[in-house]
Amino acid sequence: ELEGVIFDLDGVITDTAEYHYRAWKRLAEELGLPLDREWNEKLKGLSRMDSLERILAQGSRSYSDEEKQILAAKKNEYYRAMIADLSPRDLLPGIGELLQELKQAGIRIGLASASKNAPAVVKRLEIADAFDTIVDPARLAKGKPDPEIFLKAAEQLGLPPAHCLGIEDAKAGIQAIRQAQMFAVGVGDESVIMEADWGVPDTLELTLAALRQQFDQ
Ligand code: B16
Ligand code: MG
Repeated sequence: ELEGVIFDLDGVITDTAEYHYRAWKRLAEELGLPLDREWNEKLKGLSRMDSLERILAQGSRSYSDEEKQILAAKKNEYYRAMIADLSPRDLLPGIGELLQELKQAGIRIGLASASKNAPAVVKRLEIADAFDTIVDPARLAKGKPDPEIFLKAAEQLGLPPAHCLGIEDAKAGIQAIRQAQMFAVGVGDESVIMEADWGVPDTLELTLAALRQQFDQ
């Protein structure tokens, strides 16, 4: 029986995945490095530093740790400026309703976002109270696709992973959920849906009834 739902943030609850892309794109352009939307799919769900490493690896020059820190901070500044005006209107379709449905049904709700900006984002979306737990990504040893973040979320909810499902928009995230032995729900890109246990192109299709039906199969 379904007892817990663990959400990814960027790309599932709100479209900040687009802002991450634009912020990285701006940084990449300044460095004369390539980055397009398709290649960006590989960055989704990865930590800030892991993303930067992948982008820099596209070029031939090497960067010191100090330079990397500066570049990562720069990207984060671009990103922070973009999320400054987020409001409840930026919730993806059906997500606010789903959170309410889950709460009413007594299903526990967790957040497993790799983003250090997640607390600021959920605050601006005015959904911070919806979560029974939020994993702190700064305290993890490994990022997605490692299952650690989803296992920690289940542990913090006090639930066995097998009684939880995870919702993700990134390949690395789907891999993390599956390795945590949870039911993986994919949303968005066809390539992500294909790797999930169940997938939908649009968040509007994420209702409690649909999740339960798929989970119980
Ligand atoms: P920050 P998620 C992830 O969030 C994003 O998908 C990824 O693009 C980003 O690099 C990562 O958070 C780190 O974010 O720089 O804000 O710490 O999809 O796991 O909610
Ligand atoms: Mg995501």
